[in-house]
Amino acid sequence: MTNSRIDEFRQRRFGLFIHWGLYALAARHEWVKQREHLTDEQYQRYFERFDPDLYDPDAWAEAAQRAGMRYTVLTAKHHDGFCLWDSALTDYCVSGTPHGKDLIGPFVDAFRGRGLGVGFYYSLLDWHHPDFPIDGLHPAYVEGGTFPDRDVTKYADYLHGQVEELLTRYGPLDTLWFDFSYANRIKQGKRIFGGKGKAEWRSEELVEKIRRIQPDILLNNRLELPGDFTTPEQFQPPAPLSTLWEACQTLNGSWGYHRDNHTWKSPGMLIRMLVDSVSKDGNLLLNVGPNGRGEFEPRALETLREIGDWMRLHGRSIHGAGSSQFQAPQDCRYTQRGDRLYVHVFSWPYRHLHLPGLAGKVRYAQLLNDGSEISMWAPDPKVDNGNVNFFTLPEGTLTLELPVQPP
Ligand code: FHN
Repeated sequence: MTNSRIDEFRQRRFGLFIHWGLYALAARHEWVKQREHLTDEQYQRYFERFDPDLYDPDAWAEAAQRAGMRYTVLTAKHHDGFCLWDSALTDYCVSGTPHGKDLIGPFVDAFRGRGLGVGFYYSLLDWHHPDFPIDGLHPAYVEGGTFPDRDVTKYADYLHGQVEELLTRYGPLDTLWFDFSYANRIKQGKRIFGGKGKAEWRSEELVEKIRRIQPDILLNNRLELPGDFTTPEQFQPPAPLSTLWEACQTLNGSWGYHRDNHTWKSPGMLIRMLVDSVSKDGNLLLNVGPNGRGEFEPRALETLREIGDWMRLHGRSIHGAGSSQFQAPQDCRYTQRGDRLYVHVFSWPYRHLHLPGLAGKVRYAQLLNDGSEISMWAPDPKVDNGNVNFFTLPEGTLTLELPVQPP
């Protein structure tokens, strides 16, 4: 994988995660098969009714682009084992449903057609495959039960074969997002029975195969190998990480479509998460779970629209920006791009804003949202412990023009 791919990943900063599959019909959680211990026969009712007749991937791509998102990652297969493409290795795919048509090709065309990056999420767990051994996370697991011997090497062959299908059918991909390894995961104080990791997935062999087919693709860190980027999930790292990283977050606490969910994050909170990620040299992958008809629900669209309104004015403090060498005060986040320092003020100060260590370094200051100049007072650093001070600040994000810092 080349440095240009890494730079491109960094420049993009903001992406759309999409969790979509049979669980959208259950409309209560993408783990519904496991949480309700549904048998294959009970879960089959969703397969037999999966027909997203309103599916319009260009509408998805338009909503993402307007929100300021620059790439996307779609669940090609989630833990239930259902494949959104017409896989030659299983009948448990979209071609067997009433919908009948490949969903992934049109998706890739729509997002690529707008210049957005494209990646696939692929679940390492598979609660439908007959050779995936029943473990502590499997829907068929009961504490203390006994389970038929299954051949995990056959499942790994299947896994490798499906990844090869995804890498060879849809052109060059930007990322492959595996999920997840749990060889030594402790759950409620006990190691998960039959946990799986790089030994079961044959991760090293898989990565070699992937690099051979698409050398430039970026891999995440969930094959129980370091990967090219790490994936903090549903939390914001307290400080920059030593690796390339991308935080993934939901809009409302559920990855899959959840009809009755009411714990929505506000657009303001999500924008602060995005700013916080970029201020620490990270990306934000924000998730939408489309419904059973193939649409983003109205609340998701409204949230993306509000984020997009902010990004229209502030996008240049996000795209291509990263951390700054200057230390922001507690209630601010700094993002920097070249000689522009962006001061994102999270809790608005009562009249004055004191930015330490910037005295004598700021030539000009303006609000980013309307380009209006901001009056500042930057005395000789020796007389005011290096602060630059702003008075009677209106609401908005400050853009401070700094002289290019010597390398
Ligand atoms: O179990 C999955 C979950 O359904 C979802 O896909 C998230 C997204 O990162 N990953 C796993 C939980 O860590």
